[in-house]
Amino acid sequence: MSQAQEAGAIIKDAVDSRMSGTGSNIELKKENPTDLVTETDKAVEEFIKERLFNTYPDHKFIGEETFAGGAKTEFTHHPTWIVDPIDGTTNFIHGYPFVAVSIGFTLNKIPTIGVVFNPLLNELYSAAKGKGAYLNKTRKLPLFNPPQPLIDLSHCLIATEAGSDRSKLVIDAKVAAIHDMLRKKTPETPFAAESHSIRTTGSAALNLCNVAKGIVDVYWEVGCWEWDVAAGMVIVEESGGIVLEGHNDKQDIETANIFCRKYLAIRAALDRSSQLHIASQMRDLIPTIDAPRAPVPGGYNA
Ligand code: LIP
Repeated sequence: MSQAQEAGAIIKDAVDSRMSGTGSNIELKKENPTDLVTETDKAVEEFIKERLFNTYPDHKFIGEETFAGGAKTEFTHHPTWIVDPIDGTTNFIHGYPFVAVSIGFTLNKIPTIGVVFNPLLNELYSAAKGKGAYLNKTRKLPLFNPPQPLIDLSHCLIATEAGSDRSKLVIDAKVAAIHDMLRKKTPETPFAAESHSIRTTGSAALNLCNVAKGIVDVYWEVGCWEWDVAAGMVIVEESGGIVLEGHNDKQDIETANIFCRKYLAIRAALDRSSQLHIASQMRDLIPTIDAPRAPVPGGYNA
């Protein structure tokens, strides 16, 4: 059993015991009432951290709960594990089965390994740079072989999230973007995408895995963090997808920096130009939204 699966077993036990009335899962207070954390988030992160340090004492560690506990994020060329113990904490609290352990690994600042495990659906996603992406170790991603053509945003299923910044400015901008993703195209609204629909799982890591599977075409989110995406980005790229920064500068077609807090992922297609075409159509809809962060010592770039 992989470390992600062992950690997942702790999460599954916590959900099962709460559902059967035998367990408690204390929701801890955070400054932001829509950014939830539980005792299980902390216990699972400690479990993973201890295992990693026992095996790789020289490696660096960045984790959601370690950061929340006041640790400064430092990004270096050293081997670094980037961990979200429960991505989808809100789902975990509600028993909504899109919950994942997310373990990413960077070497020389390059995202190199990604493992995402959903213990409630028993789905393990894994990828290593240059080695492909897999579901439950054997099923190569994407699930569609060959990938379906990517023609136009109007044919796409788009994943996005409300996120935890519920300020009027941010929510108005996101709702306006969703409105344009869904709205009927008319001569008066040529910018409207009239896409197939939108989906929201509540987990950035699982949204990225759905892009890697090819079951959603596009995922756009502003406001999540490196631990939410470090593993999923490797999984998307190894499935043939791309992850760009989720802003509206159409000229920027570089792979997103894991620290950028704005992500736009497009699934595998037969050619990169069709992926960039969809990205460009999305960027016609993407509003300018600020997602600030303190500077990261060591810098973001490889
Ligand atoms: C969650 C993200 C999700 C985002 C939520 C939250 P957490 O991570 O994966 O995409 O919309 O606001 O940040 O906090 O459950 O690990």
